Amino acid sequence: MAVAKNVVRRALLYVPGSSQKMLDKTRGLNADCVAYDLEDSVTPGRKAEARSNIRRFLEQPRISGVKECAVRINAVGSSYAADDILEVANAPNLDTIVIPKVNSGADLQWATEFINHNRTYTGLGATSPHRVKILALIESAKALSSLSEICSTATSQLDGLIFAAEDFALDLSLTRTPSLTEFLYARSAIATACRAHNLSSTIDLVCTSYKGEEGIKTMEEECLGGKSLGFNGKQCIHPSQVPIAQKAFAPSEDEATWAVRITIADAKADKQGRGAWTLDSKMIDAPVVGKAKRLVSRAEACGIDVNALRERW
Ligand code: 1VU
Repeated sequence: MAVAKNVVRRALLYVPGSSQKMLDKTRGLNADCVAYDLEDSVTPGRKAEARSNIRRFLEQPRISGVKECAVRINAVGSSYAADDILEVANAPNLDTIVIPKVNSGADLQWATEFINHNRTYTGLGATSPHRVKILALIESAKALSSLSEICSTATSQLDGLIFAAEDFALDLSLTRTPSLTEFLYARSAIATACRAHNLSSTIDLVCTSYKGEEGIKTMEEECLGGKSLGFNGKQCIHPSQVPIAQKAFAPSEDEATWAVRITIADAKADKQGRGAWTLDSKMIDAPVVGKAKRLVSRAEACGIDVNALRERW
């Protein structure tokens, strides 16, 4: 069974699998994607407990507010990855597996084949196995140098790339600064690779500051910076970050209104045989119309009532 593409993941919230309290907390959330974590937030001594917590959790009735349930396994080649996959692969509510520290096409291929081999769950009335989507974390210089190879592997299931800034900084001995300029090349390369390979999601670094006014401000600024580089979502570590990312990575009301006006005016211009025309004292031509159409479909995917905006014009 083919996997559905064009999934919206404005926020991807990590939840430590070893914390039953935090797993339960996700029942009350409104989130595009929750990644129940088996990797960095879980100590080696609690991996087995975290696996069975997540497995049990994903066997319970689906959470209505969480659109996508993902599990982040441990790195390919670690002593945990195979056991992680064996435990969670057949959970009914599993939509997606997040694979950390993908360094090559071979890493991704091994994980995808092992997941598919062990995913026999068919879903409602289907005869073939329900395939999960895959998100790959880019965390090293080697991974960044292999983006094209990674994106060309498991193409029917790979649905996005995620940038892990802390591990990337460790690998390159970078110091993270508030401006994030040290990550500019990596972030641009990842966003570009996602676009070139038509992947649904390009998910930006974690904002490690999450407390109080300062946390909100930093998160908002980082979201805007990521959006301007071409990211369409952000990793979150705390529930308070989720609404900020979901707002920032959806078109604003002004953006959606602008896009709707352009598409309406473009239909008229087209009838008049005009490829270039003016709106609000600015020249509009094909790439601007293309951007507006993309914004309209993104607005629809984010649940914005585009028809109501159309009726206003
Ligand atoms: O109000 P309650 O007491 O019922 O609940 C707390 C807390 O349990 C809950 N909460 C969460 N629930 C679900 N998912 C979460 N990620 C989460 N974080 C907190 O919210 C209520 C308020 O929490 P708090 O402000 O008191 O925060 P804590 O001190 O409890 O926790 C802070 C940390 C940062 C430790 C916590 O948010 C956390 O563990 N986050 C996830 C960390 C993680 O997964 N790190 C690895 C992924 S990042 C990465 O690998 C980069 C690529």
